[in-house]
Amino acid sequence: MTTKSVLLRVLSLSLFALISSQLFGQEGMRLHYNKPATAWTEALPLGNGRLGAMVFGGVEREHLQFNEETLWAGKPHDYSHENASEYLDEIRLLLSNGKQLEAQKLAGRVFMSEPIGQKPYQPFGDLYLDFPGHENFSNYSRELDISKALSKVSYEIGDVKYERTVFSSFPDQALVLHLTGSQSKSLSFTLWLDALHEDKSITTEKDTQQLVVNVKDGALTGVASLKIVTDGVLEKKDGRLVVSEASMATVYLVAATNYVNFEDVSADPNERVAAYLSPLNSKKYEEILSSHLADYGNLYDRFSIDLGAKGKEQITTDVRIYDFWKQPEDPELVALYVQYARYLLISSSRPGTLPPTLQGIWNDNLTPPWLSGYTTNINLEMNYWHAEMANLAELQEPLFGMIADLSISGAKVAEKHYGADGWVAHHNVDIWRGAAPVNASHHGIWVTGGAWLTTHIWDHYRFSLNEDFLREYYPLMRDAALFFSEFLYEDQATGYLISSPSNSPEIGGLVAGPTMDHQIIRALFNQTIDAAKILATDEEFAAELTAMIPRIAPNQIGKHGQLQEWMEDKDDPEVHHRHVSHLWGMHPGNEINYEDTPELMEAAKQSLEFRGDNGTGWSLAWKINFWARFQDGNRSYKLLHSLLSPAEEPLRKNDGGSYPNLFDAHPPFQIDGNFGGAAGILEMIVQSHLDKIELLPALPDALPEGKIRGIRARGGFELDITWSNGQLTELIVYSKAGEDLKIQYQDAKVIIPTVKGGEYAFDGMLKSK
Ligand code: FUC
Repeated sequence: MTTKSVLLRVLSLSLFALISSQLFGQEGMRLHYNKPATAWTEALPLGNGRLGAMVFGGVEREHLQFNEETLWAGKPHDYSHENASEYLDEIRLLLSNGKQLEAQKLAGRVFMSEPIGQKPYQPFGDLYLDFPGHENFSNYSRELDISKALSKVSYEIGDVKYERTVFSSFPDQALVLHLTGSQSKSLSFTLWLDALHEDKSITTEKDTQQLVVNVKDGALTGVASLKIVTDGVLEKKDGRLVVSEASMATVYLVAATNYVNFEDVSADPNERVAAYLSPLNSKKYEEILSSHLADYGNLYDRFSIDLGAKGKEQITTDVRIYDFWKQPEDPELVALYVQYARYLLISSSRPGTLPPTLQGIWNDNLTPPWLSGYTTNINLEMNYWHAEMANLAELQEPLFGMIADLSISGAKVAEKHYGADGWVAHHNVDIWRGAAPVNASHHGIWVTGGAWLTTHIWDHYRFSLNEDFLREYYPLMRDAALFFSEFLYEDQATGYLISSPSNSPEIGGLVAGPTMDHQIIRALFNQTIDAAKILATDEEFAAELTAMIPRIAPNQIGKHGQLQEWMEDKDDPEVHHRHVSHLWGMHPGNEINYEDTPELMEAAKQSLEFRGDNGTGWSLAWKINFWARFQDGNRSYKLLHSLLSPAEEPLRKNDGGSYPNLFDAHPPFQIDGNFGGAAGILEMIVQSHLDKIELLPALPDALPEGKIRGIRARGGFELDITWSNGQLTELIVYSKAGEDLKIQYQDAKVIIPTVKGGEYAFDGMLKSK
């Protein structure tokens, strides 16, 4: 093609894209209810990456339970165990001699994190508003508009309509609650802050209130400050703020702690809070709202998904989940689930913040399940599975920041536990970046948590092909690989290089050579070699890794036709454990696939059949992804059916499901299933883990119609896809990096060169349009 014809083509396609983008629907992207929340998992989440709230939407009493992501128990601390490495050989020897219990006992005594447990994420506080005389109301509605990140409550009392809008603004770093009554002087309420923390103090001034909490067992202090702007009368009464005779009031809540980073807690939360609050004095509510909408829209609007509607939008979300359980024919709910996962990531992971914990940034419990921490043997990674495909790539930045922290704390663990260079992280991390093995040796000693995390760096590069990014983060990959190049050792029985001691999460106890570790280490070595080549660096080290890869214990097929989870052929087909770690090499990894290793693919499928279709929320979500990679969309959809069924329905036999607010249930609430489930839905539609883009590789019968705009694929591509009657009808590819485009749809394959910024349109047969 000549430059001129490329230009013409780009121009005409831009016009086409403009028109078609207007056709792509985004309606119905809201959660809504006809009564206030009575439980936390009915309340609706808001967040700006850092400051989160659960809005209950009560009438006589409104409750906003809020969090700030840096409020944790504990203090800067090195969890590594002095001289643990002296026992490494002995533990390995016990394991290779079949003395697992002795190995676990010894490791439990000499090899674990100090102390053995990490610290929990904390709730921050509660904002309450009492509305006297609001007992008898009508026309109540409560919603979360996820296309705007606004929570709204409205109801009527007599002739007066009351409305509340709440959002957590990223540009203004404040939680904003705007209240109106439709008639003059109709709005009156009493407002106050409180907290679950024992050590708390509350000070009230004329139009402000401040809450200070000191976390028990730790170094962090949280300060939250609110101010009220109203056209009514504002008074201070009995330590509370009272608004009366108003038609509107706006409450601004800001919060901060003294946390700077995992080694430094020297910030002044009062100063921070003042700095957030003072610019608000000169701004109008409308201004703050419109910058929130612009900021949120900038992320949210890049992607849309329309799977068709069956007129169910008017059904309240709690009932809709029940309907889906009975009859999973609500494609719009599936689309909503994807957009909700995007919403939740935008709300809990912004550049400059921390990654979402097991519960995002939403936690109301001083002793939360699993500490509301970061579990790296599936959960933390799953939180970001949809990020790249769903066009929110930069929201992975907090994860990369955490990996950078872990390369520091984990270097101490590498040295003290393994006498090795580089860095290592085990299965749990807290805000203090604990990287040593926690809880118990039989599952805490699992060495590939950090290595798995680094695969997100490589994947982020594969999606964007941004070399500057790769250059910045490559050292984290290389140093993780450095650790394993020293840690792997030759198994006497087989001659292979194996990972020991470790564990196949969280099954089978402490072992030598779990399959998952070898898959992750191979992926880490391969990505480090590829990255070193791209960056023209570390040639010698890359050669060393290249030589080691074929010596690492390979995937093996066992006597039941299964993919072996361990070195020995000892898998029990009757075990239906939630973890399916040995399939890592198939998803999220890619070394097991239909092109290169069809036999291993069959074995992996057999293993998944043995594990069965039940599971906790994240386990269901992983299985949706697995079956999509097996190109069995209907099986994926079956698991999606379970994930999108009511979590609290006793008649259901499955563990996982969805709460009324569409939060994923482990149970209890764990956000990983929301993110992993959405990723699985996108994997039904586009896959690009191999060196090509596969379209509709696992489209379930239940989703015959669809339009997706802005889905991303590896190689620097963005796609708009339309299908009808289960068949591709139209495709537009936007080339962001100018790579060759390789697409496959059923038997049709296309390979064409592209230019950076070029747009390429195809029909349903992959013929250029
Ligand atoms: C792992 C899982 C559990 C749970 C916990 C937070 O330990 O095995 O199911 O998700 O993380």
